[in-house]
Amino acid sequence: MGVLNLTPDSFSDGGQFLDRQAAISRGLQLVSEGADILDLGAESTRPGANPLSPGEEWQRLEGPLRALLNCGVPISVDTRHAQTMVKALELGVDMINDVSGMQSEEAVAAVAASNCGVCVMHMQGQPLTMQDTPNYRDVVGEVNQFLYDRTRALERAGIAASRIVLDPGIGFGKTPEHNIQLIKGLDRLGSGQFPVLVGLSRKSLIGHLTGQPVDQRVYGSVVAAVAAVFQGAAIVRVHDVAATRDALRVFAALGT
Ligand code: HH2
Repeated sequence: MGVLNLTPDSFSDGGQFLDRQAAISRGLQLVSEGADILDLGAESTRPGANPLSPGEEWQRLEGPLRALLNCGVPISVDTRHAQTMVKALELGVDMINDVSGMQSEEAVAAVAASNCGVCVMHMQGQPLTMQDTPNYRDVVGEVNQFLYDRTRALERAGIAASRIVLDPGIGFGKTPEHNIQLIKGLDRLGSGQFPVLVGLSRKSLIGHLTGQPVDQRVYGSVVAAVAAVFQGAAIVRVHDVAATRDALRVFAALGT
């Protein structure tokens, strides 16, 4: 899954793809580099980020989204806002990626009224303060329980299990140690019944492990993506598609 951030303030590439044409070119580049899914997001949810209104989010999203709908790969929209989900689904997007875990009834209703896929991610707290005091007794057990409860709620709303993808939410209200435990315990998520999506690309965990600033985290991120696939991830959400694609091809041939 290639990341297309239509934001001024994303933690690694904020401002680079705000311009409509730059965004479209970047999306097409990610597809040509081998992305199987494009994930378009217009609201940064990095630690410390302030929430964006759905109206402003749609203003950033609509142009590039319309232009990339027929780019040849499924389109995912990364949003926490039900209003944005409804509008994106009206345009025919393939997947909704909700970092707030599909906890709003409106979001569940929007997805239930369509046939799209849905990624349910775990986050402790809200982006503005989530890294202040992450706290768990058993991070893998608690994240797993949250995801289990959400899948039951989605299924009760009529969303078939085959449409659901789970995500432990690396860096969303978690210390480096929590993130490491989650990657190592990936096979326990969803009891192996749902595909798992993982986003590690350029994140502070990579900085923590390598000592590198955000613009020097490609190597660490690529190995992290391979490690996540080794631990059972079905989808890796990445900014550096070409490098990750090469690594995963080699790993598929030699590593398993
Ligand atoms: N991480 C980010 C955003 N959306 N969605 C899922 N499902 N999983 C993730 O790990 C995830 C996500 C953060 O990365 P990015 O979009 O590059 O940064 P920002 O939130 O600053 O735009």
